[in-house]
Amino acid sequence: MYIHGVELREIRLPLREPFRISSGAMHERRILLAEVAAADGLAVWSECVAGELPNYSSETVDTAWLALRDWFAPRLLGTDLDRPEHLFPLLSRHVHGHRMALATLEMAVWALHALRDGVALARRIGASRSHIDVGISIGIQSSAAALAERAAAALADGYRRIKLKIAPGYDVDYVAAVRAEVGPDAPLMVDANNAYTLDDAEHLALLDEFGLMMIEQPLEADDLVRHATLQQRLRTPLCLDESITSVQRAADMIALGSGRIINIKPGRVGGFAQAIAIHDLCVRNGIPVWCGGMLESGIGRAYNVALAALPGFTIPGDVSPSARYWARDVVSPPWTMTDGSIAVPLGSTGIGVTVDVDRIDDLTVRKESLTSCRAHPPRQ
Ligand code: OSB
Ligand code: MG
Repeated sequence: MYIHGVELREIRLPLREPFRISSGAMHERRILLAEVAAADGLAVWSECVAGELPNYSSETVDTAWLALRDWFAPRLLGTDLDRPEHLFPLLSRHVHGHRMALATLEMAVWALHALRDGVALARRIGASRSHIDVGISIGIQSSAAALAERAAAALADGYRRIKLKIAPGYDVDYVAAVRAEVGPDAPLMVDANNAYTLDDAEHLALLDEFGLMMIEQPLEADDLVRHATLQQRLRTPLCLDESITSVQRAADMIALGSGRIINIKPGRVGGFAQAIAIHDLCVRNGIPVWCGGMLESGIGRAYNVALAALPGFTIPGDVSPSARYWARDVVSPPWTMTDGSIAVPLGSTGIGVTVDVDRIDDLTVRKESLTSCRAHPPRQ
């Protein structure tokens, strides 16, 4: 398939409520979207998961824009690809990092192949599950009582797994209040987004008494060895998110015992080929995986829904319905949850939702078109 054009857009989408993690609060999402067109008239939309600030990873909307415009789009444009599997090696050759930018094009090409083949994106990546279980990620709240109330409301809404963001000063007492409110059997977990160090091991061990499914990313992304030390001191399984940027890092986690569960975000690891390889590695090693989220619009959500339909995704994902995030999404129909699950659009072709281009036009703050004739020649 010959890739003919890439149009980058930045939109601003206000969140229905602020989302606070250990490194700061977000009120609206700056979102980088790409529309990728093939020479035969097919086109798809995809989304970059990079945020405004380099607090989750080193990438941002602005670094991703640069990487896409100057390095990745020129390599993709004018390329004739037989298989989407061939794209990651092509784009990552002699490029260190920038996996979120890379994933934007890699996943779009999978969707283009699905469209051309007349199948759902989920089927094109080898997934066949008709429904995925949905969890919710609840940001840091102003009080333990407020958090307990939010968690109870989420369970009443049908969410099958409740994730609480934690940080020093917002941890043990907060989790205790939630556990007391929701009872001993509710599926609870926490996510620290790197907020602790190994010096906090004794404090983190206090969380063992709450029967959590897992503690996600307590230490720095690079701290695989320290995570292994921490895991030996805790009964609760550790789950890695920020640390897992590649298949190799997933293999290292398993070899070192740095965690027992992986949160896979295709946008973080360079796209579907890598996400699937991590999934397969985890299945072979008995490591449960689940699909994380980055507060995506309905476009990025479509890709997460497809991935979460693979068989190794045995834990509910942070793939919540559109209304949890946005007053109005940029796709129709919006993603909806029924009895704690989202239906995978296996019956339609491509990403399975229609992109509302008029709405995207209204939300667009910048736009840049790249075509194969105007692109720089590939620099190898
Ligand atoms: O660590 O999983 C995370 C959102 C932004 C940055 C990092 C994370 C998150 C979430 C949101 O937890 C999950 C969602 O999209 O609902
Ligand atoms: Mg996380």
